[in-house]
Amino acid sequence: MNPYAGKNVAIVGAGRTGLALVGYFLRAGARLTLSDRRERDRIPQAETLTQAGVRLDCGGHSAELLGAADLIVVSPGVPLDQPALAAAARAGVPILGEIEIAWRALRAPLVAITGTNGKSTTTTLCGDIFQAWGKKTFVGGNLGQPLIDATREDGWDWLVAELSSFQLEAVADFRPRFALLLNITEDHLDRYPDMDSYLAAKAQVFARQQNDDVTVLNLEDPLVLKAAAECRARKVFFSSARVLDEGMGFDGDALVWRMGGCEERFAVADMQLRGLHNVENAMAALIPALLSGCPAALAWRAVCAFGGLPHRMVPVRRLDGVTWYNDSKATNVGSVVKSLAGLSHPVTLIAGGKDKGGDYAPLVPLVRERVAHLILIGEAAARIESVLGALAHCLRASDMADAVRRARELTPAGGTVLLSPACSSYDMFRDFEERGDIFAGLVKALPEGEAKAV
Ligand code: UMA
Ligand code: ADP
Repeated sequence: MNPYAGKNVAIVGAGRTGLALVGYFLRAGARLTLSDRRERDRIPQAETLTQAGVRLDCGGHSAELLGAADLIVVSPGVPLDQPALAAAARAGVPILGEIEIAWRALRAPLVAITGTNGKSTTTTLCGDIFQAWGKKTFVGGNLGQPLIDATREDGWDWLVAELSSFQLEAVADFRPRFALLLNITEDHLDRYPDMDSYLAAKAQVFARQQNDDVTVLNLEDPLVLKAAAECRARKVFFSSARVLDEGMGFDGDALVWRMGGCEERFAVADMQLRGLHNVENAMAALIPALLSGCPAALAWRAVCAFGGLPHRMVPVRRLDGVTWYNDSKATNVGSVVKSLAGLSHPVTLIAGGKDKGGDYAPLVPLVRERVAHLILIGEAAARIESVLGALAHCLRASDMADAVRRARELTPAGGTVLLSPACSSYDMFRDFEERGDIFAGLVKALPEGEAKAV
């Protein structure tokens, strides 16, 4: 018997997750309310939803409607502490996230991947490996396609899901076969009161695992080890700083996998992805398939075939001796550190956007050493300027077009222009993809032959 048939389910948030949940619960025969803070005319497919029997609660979240539900399912972007949700919780209405609902409905083993940075890259690599091995594999989650969409099809051998801290907040029984925690640096401090709360959300990825499950952990990250102190699953470590007796290590040239007395080596020179952080992503991505019996050579071929995701250090153009990179997905300080570390002076860095309440100070050494011009956009400009403004020539741009224009004027041949914002995009753009596309479009439209004379 379907547990949701005839139940009164309220879905909060009418974005990608909410709409996918509507599909799932309609198929399950639930009675649905879809609640969104946006007005009705800004809800996608409002008319179609109404015709399908979905009651719309627009322009805010009605405490009355949410309080009357048998179950509330929240989208990741919806903070749980808002009044209507808090009141429903006090009244005893269960509040779960999409990930919990999906996990309950799906039968295939799940690889759940979280961390502050590298999630999307690792998730894609991990999915590619299982698919190259001939396994029918769903790849999604925070990456783009909600995990609940995997319920539309049967016969999955594996599920590989990128999970954000937001998605991990509203889980109850969630217990993946493999949980990967890649790294932890400051992020989302506009949603969490402190780092411990952010860490606690991340730790939900393995909180209910048992000793026949596997937790994959970055041995070189103290906050990862702190979060995993209580974890009960079998721990398998990766390290980009040394070779491990057991686990996935690195000797400077090759990834070294040692397990049960066997050793496999994977030459980094074969990879298309660059940078030590991508070595870490590859290490983590390989472990679930290797432990599940995937032939090592086949897994490594899949890693090497991958050329990277859009909006992550993508060379957009070489123009008059200047290379322009789109790194719009760098939405926190830790990711900008990795991107700048791969470039040399003089860099023109375009940064800023919606501030997330973190500390920009970890960028100080790299900005001082490699950045000649710092062009700031968006709401965070003043905060960034107060920390980094004295370390390079610093100016504000009114929008992306202005930023690109100024970068063109200022950057000499041999230099690099890097869009790597350290902030989310929501103050000026729909999302990081739109921000990156607009940047790339502006750069591609620049006329040739007007570069700054050296
Ligand atoms: N809304 C409300 N009330 C609120 C907040 C939002 O009604 O209090 C409504 C908005 O008006 C909007 C809808 O909720 O209509 C948006 O829901 P959402 O923010 O959860 O976004 P989705 O479209 O469902 O996309 C979400 C993830 N977004 C966030 O976590 C913010 C997507 O990750 C993810 O790809 C998608 O689910 C599928 O799983 C994006 C993201 O920025 C890429 N993630 C953050 C990150 O990577 O840093 C965590
Ligand atoms: P996420 O999905 O966690 O945002 P992505 O794979 O999309 O991660 O990478 C986003 C940015 O984070 C990249 O452009 C890069 O600058 C940085 N990055 C990627 N992998 C790592 C890693 N393992 N450690 C630190 N930074 C990373």
